[in-house]
Amino acid sequence: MGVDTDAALAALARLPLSIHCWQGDDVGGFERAGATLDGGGGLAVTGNYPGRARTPDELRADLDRALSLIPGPHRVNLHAMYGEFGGKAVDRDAISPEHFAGWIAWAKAKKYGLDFNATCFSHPEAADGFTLANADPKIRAFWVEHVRRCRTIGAAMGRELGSACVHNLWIPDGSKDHPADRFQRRAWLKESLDAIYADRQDAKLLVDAIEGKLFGIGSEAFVVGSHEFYLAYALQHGLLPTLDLGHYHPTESVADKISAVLQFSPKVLLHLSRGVRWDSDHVVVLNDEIRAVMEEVVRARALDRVVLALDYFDASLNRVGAWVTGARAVQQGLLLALLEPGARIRECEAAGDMFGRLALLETAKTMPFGAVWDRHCELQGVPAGQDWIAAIRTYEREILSRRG
Ligand code: RNT
Ligand code: ZN
Repeated sequence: MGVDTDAALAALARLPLSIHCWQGDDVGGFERAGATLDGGGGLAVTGNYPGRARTPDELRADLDRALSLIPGPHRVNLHAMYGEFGGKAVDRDAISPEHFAGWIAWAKAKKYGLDFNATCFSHPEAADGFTLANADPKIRAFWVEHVRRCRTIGAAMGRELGSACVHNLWIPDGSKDHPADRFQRRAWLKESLDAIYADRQDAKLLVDAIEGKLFGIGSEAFVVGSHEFYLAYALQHGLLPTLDLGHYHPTESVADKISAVLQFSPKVLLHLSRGVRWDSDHVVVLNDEIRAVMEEVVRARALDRVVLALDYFDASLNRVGAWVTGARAVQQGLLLALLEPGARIRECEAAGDMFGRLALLETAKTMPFGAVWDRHCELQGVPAGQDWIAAIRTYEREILSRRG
């Protein structure tokens, strides 16, 4: 079919995937012992499957196991609440790079890149549902300080690891019912963002991204940081827009947005997730949406213009298994797109041969994709076929099931 499988594998092997730490402990973090996400910011984590990581060392061990089953190169995506505070209460407006020294040393030793996120939820100052767009200027200032510090921490990670850290900002701000004044809230958010991004960081160390959302649990009627708000802000200020696959109307295609946004933004950050009804964070599987997103990235020749990051959390099954399932699904979607007989499809289209275009796309669906994927796993030194499942079961038996 005119497909160069070696070239496809080489392209796949170059593209890092940022693995979110928060699947490993149900978005709990290490600020308080045994913390779990209790209604924080409309992020609903359901399930109580045993084996949740309770300490930084457990989380790093679980990540190591997961990453050994995922073809590289690897990045790990941290949230501010995963700092190591040595039993001390360090509030969000007081964190600094020293609290992430353990993560940085680990990433350095393992040759992982690190990405970072401010944590503007699961906190008393977020109790009324608003952070950077809070009506109280003191609370806004608290969160501005938090995010500013997070950008400094991200830049420190970028410097230490020699690879720019992507700092993504998502806030929960919104309301269950219709607010009296949407405009004022968005003006406050804009003012807060202006204060946060006023200090420029070296792009070699830190890349800033901002993430919008349509609605959340408890913010059904209004979300301050909507898609339009952040897209406009990102374009005006040279930040990356973050598109989360679970943050749009269910029939709205994120795939179709990529070629539009990339006309105006040099890069886009994709939060790879799976929306199911009202939940935006199911484990990624190789579904039509993932395939369509990856096809659009490849067809736009934009492999070096997208940042790929996982974002989901499921506490109802083996969490290491959840990581690996989603990560491999993303890479498989990407490989399928790279194996598309693109040149011939374009030829057909240019010649007005719409039947030929459709027939080639259909025929490509039954090509032996699995063999190429297995070869990729083999070349990358990770288990091919179904062998990764047994590896996860062994880890569960020996490690996870002993956590009580
Ligand atoms: C929430 C956003 C955000 C979070 C993480 C934990 O709707 O998608 O990216 O999932 O920051
Ligand atoms: Zn997200």
